[in-house]
Amino acid sequence: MGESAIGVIRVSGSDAVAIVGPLLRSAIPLAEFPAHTLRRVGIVDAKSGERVDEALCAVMRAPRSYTGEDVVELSCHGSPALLRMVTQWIVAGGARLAAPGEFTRRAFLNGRLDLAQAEAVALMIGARTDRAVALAARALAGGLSERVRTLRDQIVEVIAGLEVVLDFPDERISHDLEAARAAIARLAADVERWRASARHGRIVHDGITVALVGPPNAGKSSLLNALLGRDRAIVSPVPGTTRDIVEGTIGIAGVPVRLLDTAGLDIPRDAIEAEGIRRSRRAMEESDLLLVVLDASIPPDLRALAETASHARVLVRAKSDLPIHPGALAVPDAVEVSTIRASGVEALLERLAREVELRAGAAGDEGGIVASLRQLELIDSLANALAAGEAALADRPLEAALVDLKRALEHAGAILGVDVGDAVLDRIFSTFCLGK
Ligand SMILES: Nc1nc2c(ncn2[C@@H]2O[C@H](COP(=O)(O)OP(=O)(O)O)[C@@H](O)[C@H]2O)c(=O)[nH]1
Ligand SMILES: [Mg+2]
Repeated sequence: MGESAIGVIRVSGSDAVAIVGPLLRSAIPLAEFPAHTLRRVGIVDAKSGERVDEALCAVMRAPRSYTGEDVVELSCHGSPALLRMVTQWIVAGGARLAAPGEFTRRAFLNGRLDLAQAEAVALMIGARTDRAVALAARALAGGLSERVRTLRDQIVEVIAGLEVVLDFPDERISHDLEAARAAIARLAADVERWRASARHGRIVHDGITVALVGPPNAGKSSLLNALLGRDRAIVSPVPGTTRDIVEGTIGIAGVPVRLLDTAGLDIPRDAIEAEGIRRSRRAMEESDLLLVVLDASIPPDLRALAETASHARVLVRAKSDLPIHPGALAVPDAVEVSTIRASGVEALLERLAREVELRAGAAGDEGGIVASLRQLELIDSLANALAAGEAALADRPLEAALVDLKRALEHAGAILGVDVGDAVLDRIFSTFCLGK
């Protein structure tokens, strides 16, 4: 809880109106408030009758509310002390504090959202770019759920057809089996496409990490500042100026890109620098992509080139305003940048955008999916079960294929929250914020 213009207190459950009512002063009693309408109320200390705030109050009656239960929302002034006080009065009146994600959990349990949509709420809250918001909005509106439901119906249809074949083995069935196999192959191909698009979506949501590495004094910190458009890292002609990791985030192609400026790769001169170089190597391991920055005015640092050769990397010829050393020109496919002339930064950003799109797909694709890690795992299992079912139909007893298809059905159901246990729900909603 922090200081803010407005702080919302949300009370959900069948006693919500009865518990909040005594704290309010208004022209009509809370029980008679029209639903889904904001009304101005006074909030009073029920014991002393003293008025502590003016607020806006809305009642949403079951089942037409977020949780599907009676909900009262008070938009008070955003003083943490005031909000704590009013919350305590509400608790004293018979409510209890909500657990993280409890409102959304109740919405799921009361059938207002399926589990894929409930998880999309967390994805929406965590979205950091326009593109991540658009994907989360689609998931929240039921984009993924709709596809999964259609897929379930189609699997059920295939299973039903195969069970008929099992029941009447004497009929001529080879035609039916071939049709079933083609149907499963189509479904498997659909899910394979979701899998690819969900992986992209995950990257759009999480973003990627790019480390600037290279020898000391190559111009890494200057380049970080140029990419961020502000003076984040200290720049100096003294080698070894950057010791700890300095980071900043920019949006590239709608994807959050976390840039890590490092001490660089060198032979350490003292213990602090040794630690800085150790951290550089760790940052390098944790990054999705490296910007290998080399000073273009001197021969290229072969050690830095060798050490980064096995990583995904973009090579940068920095300080291109200086006379370029012939050896530096021999480094292939490098982007030339001068932070002093501010040239080449646009080209580097374009190059980075291509690298991002390689990992996150192009922006604006209609089929985009963002999924939680749980859903991603289930989509994987679903794809595998369908592939196994398709293979089994070719050369194994029908029962074997049915087992795989029923497994696929379960995985699809689990995405929507069918038959998932409390342990799974606990894990999902524990990552939500309080009050959501
Ligand atoms: N001529 C020129 N000098 C640069 C450029 N970028 C950085 N420098 C200088 O190179 C030195 C080292 O820069 P810095 O960004 O601290 O390098 P780092 O050690 O790799 O982080 C500083 O004196 C910078 O002013 C550039 O584009 N052109
Ligand atoms: Mg530096």
